[in-house]
Amino acid sequence: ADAIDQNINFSFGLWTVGWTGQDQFGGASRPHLDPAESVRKLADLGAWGFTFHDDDVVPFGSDDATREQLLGEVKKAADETGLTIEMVTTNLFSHPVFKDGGLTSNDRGVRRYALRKVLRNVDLTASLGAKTFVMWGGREGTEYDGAKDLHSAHERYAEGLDLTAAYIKDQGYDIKIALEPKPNEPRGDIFLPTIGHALALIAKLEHGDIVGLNPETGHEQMAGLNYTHGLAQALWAGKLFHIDLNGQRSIKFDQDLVFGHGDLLSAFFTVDLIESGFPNGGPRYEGPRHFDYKPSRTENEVGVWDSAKANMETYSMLARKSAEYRADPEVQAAFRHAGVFELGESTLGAGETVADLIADRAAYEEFDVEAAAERDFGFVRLNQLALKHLIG
Ligand code: 3MF
Ligand code: MG
Ligand code: MG
Ligand code: MG
Repeated sequence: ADAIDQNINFSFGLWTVGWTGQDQFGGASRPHLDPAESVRKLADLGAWGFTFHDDDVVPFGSDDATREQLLGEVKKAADETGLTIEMVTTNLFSHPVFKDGGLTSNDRGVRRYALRKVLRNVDLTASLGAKTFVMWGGREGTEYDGAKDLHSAHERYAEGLDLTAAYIKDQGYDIKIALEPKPNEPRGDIFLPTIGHALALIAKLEHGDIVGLNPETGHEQMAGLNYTHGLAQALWAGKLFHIDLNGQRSIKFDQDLVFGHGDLLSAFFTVDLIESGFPNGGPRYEGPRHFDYKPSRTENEVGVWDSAKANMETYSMLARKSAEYRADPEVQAAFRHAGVFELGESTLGAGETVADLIADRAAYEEFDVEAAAERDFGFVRLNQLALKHLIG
């Protein structure tokens, strides 16, 4: 019952299993893991791919020879295990030079340096054959509202993203950028705090056609938002390029728990959307099922790999539950009763105009509001069916 579904492309950030447990209040609780070893271990556990920040593999400030050697070791591990390097991302948050941001730092020299680091990493992404380039602006933000000209900050953010996208096009690379929203932490308030904010900025970019999203479960939930709804809107906009799955228990610091270890029912509906799609059809997410979690600081190396496995197991179990839920005739009947299919019908009929609607007395003057108000949608029963499939 806990098998990992080998038909699902699971991937992990090397920084996830590689987290040593260092936090705001204490030092590392585990030793450093060799990235190439982590790749081998993830392959043994049944993963399909992996991702990394430049600095996860090549420590910041390494010389070119060291960079080549360390990247070579990870590439070799990928080749030997058959794991796919599906996404690469840039660390614009750890070194203190980025303490006021990368692309939106008030310091122009830092912005130019950050952009160079990003472009160098775009070249690396292309050379490794990865198709997605994630940009999480963890330090792009403020603690104090007067610290930045907030208009200029958005101008500079858009400038940096457009330059990066234009560079990808100019080089002829087959890469898409995926922005990762997060409301706060490490900055007091981060720019592009939610999926919606990021979509709105992308719509204003010159090269926004190759810019989409990498939404993370916990990041939306930190803002009290519904992750599945966010994924749905990103899909509707044609912008769901990548995902960071994990667990979060309510509005607090970024917990990065194992997927399903936060809000389990929400995790079920996330998997249900990804694996079974919208009930009335529509765009599907085709990318990797990527985990961005942290093995809790209480675990030693045993717990690191147990927790990595737990992500894939939980996702696989939920995928199976989703298939059973959708195939259940009682659920289909409850969908029908609830009007789930009815929502798929356009509000105006084929060829019907607004003038026709205004002329339609049955739609308004003669519409029985009281009778419509009495309708029982049966949403509670439908949700109970989901729960029965989940834990019954
Ligand atoms: C932080 C994150 C990041 C991003 C990563 C881009 C360190 O809360 O989620 O992980 O996911 O930088 O992929
Ligand atoms: Mg997180
Ligand atoms: Mg995170
Ligand atoms: Mg993330």
